Amino acid sequence: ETGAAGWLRYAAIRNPETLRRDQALPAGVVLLDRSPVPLSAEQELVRGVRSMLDRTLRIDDTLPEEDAFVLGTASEIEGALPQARAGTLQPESFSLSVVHAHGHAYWVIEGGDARGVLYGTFRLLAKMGTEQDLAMLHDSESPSAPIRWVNQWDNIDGSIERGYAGRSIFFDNGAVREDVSRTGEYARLLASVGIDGCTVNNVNASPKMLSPEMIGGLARIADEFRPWGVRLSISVALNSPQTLGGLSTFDPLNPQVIAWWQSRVDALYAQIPDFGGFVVKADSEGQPGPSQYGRTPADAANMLARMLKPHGGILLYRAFVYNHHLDWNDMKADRARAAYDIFHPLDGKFEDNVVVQIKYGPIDFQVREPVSPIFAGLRKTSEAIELQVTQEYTGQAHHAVFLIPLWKESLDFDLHADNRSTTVASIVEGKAFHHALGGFVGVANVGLDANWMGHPLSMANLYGFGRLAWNPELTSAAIAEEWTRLTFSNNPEVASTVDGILLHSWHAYEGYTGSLGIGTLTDILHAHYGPGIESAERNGWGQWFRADHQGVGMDRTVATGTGYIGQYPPEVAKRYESLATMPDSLLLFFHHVPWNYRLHNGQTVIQYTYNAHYAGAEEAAQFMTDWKRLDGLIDDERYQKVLDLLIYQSGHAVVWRDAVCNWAKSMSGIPDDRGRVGHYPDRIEAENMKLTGYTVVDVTPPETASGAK
Ligand code: BDP
Repeated sequence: ETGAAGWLRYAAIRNPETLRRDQALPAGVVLLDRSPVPLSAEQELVRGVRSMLDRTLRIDDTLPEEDAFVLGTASEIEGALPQARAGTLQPESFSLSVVHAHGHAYWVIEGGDARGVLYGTFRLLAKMGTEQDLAMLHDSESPSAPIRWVNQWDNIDGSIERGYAGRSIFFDNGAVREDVSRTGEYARLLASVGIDGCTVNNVNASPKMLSPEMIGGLARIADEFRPWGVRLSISVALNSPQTLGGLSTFDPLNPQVIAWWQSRVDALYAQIPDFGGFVVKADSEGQPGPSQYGRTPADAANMLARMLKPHGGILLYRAFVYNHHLDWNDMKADRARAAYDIFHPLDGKFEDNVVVQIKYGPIDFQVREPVSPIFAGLRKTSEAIELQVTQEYTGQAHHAVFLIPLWKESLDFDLHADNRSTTVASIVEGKAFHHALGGFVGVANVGLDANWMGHPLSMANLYGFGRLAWNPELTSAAIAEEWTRLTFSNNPEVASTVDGILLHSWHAYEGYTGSLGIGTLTDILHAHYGPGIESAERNGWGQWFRADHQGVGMDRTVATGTGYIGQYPPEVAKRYESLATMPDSLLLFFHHVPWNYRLHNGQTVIQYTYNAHYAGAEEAAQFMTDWKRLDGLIDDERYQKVLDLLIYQSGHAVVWRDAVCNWAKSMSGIPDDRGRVGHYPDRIEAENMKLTGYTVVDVTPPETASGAK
């Protein structure tokens, strides 16, 4: 198996008990509404049942005089089978039930709307695939929030920024691909976990996205998305009126600029009536923005939002706005402050179809960050959380890192705004501050590789993103278990082995790449991959941890540091300000402490750094050993592919471990009290090898190499 089917494999059910039980399922299906989205649901049900149970469902257009699956929206079910009505169902919601009427049993999938029918069908198929008993079918679900989107960072030349699985499924050579069939398959995967929108191009957007030819191409993608209820949206560059439109300015308040944008919005909706809206990255990492004209993000966002509003479109403005030319010598400079400093004063100034899209932490998708304080800093503005499915700083397509536990920590975090419970999940769901809009955005970056994400286990992150966006209350363990059963097997040995790896993987990765909230000590200037510890310091990017011979950590306290902690609501600020209540896991994000500072867990910072990196690398090696238990229990192709990757990961974890530990030892001058660091009896040093055509050279910074060579 290549992994192309993802979690929609619909593997044949072999368990005799389940097969016997599923004999009772009906032989036919009735679809009460033959519009495109419910039609996809019907086809999917037929496909799934055929593949799992080797039975071809008969398709009826009226209720048959025998047991049947019945699919429809509330009004249709009311007409055909009033006994089955589930009560009020919101848009996108569904109810699954077994109803007995006219002497027959009907397995009813009722949707609050067409999408609800589709989501209910996928849910039913997932239950079938995980061998649940369908005789007692009874489930009613609503999505947590209306925005459940993925962003793709695809460039129009066909490359993907921070994509690790081949080239773009959407673009090639400056235009939309001729063959966009893969985009329909992608939309099917997205819909199966309730994702209802996809932004198809890089947030560092090309102005060409708004050219007439491109809009024609986008319409072809939207046609592929539509049967799966996925709305297409695009990222736009704010200087497009100038670079593409030929105007002398892109000032968002200039009438000509406004007219130009209006013409583009009209052209988009003429060809894509269900167009979702725009995503904007501005004044960030070199992207043009309203600050150039003394305008605010609200000025730019509102100008576009007003045009989108009559069509039901939305404007997602990213809070990832910061200056990447900060002065490292300025002890008050702090990139983490930027989103709050810029957006908090604008609260209440945005149109109601503007959503501020906020990365979970204040820096940039690091392995461990506190939640961004701006979540609590916007009470009158809709918000979405941005999570990164593509593993940019978390091992790319080479390390198994299941990110759901990381995201759960952010979503479950209680910011205590207004001295009441306000978790990040409740804020982005719109519940905490009463907004109709809000939700979840996942940067997915799938590519043309057959298995979509490169590492077979990375697909668990895409699956988990969709499931969490649908219901942030789900546990990491429940998501892992569902994904594993659908992706590999219902065999308990397989499920427990894969789940064990997934559920320990984030902790292991954090252990060997950067503990105590220091950040991922990766090469931040280039690939964002592999150790590059010193690369974060002494530059303008602000991913600093301010290590020296005395101590380590960024002082963000109000008392002596950058004051960042003061951006949190009082209860949280109080907890972070004091070392007595500061959690170990985030210590170095918030405080500068001596290397021999003693943690709550009793260890010193330096000794814990050594211990955590050794423990993390050991865990990674254990994943490889554990995986071997699956030999013969899953298909050879995926077994071997994951094994190869886990072997690599366990080796690269040692490279990481030694780089960070050697660096910490030379910085602090304090040896490992267990004598491990610097002694590698079993290691073969690259500089001791001979290879034709290569010479040994010094490497700067030294920690990125073996023995500085
Ligand atoms: C960073 C990525 C960069 C993105 C940026 C963003 O390295 O490629 O453009 O985030 O989110 O993590 O805009």
